[in-house]
Amino acid sequence: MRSRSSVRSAALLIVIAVVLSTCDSSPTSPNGPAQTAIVNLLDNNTFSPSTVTIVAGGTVTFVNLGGDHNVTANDGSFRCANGCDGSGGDGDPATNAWSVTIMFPNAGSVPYNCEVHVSIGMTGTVIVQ
Ligand SMILES: [Cu+2]
Repeated sequence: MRSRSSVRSAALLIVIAVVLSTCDSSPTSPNGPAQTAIVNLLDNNTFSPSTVTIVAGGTVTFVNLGGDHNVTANDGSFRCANGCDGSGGDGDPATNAWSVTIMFPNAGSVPYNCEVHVSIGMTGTVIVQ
């Protein structure tokens, strides 16, 4: 027969397990890749983080926090800064505090760069699952 304290311990463990399982706010949790991600463009000429993983149909928002930057797919599928070329915006590199949200419909790996700083390694990758 179980003592009262062992029943209480078991109940406490269950509570701890439930709390831990509901506190996971990681963007790539065991529930799968995120619907959205944010990539900051920094004045040290990097994308941060340089690799993000989202679901197919998810979006990435690129935010210029400083510097003369744009975000251009290596395969030419998008070129954006103050909006995107071909959809009413202007993908030319710009120094203002622009942000742009791009949807990635297809699974795969999408490498991109900043045209101004690609030669010094300002590149990134969106992994779409
Ligand atoms: Cu740049």
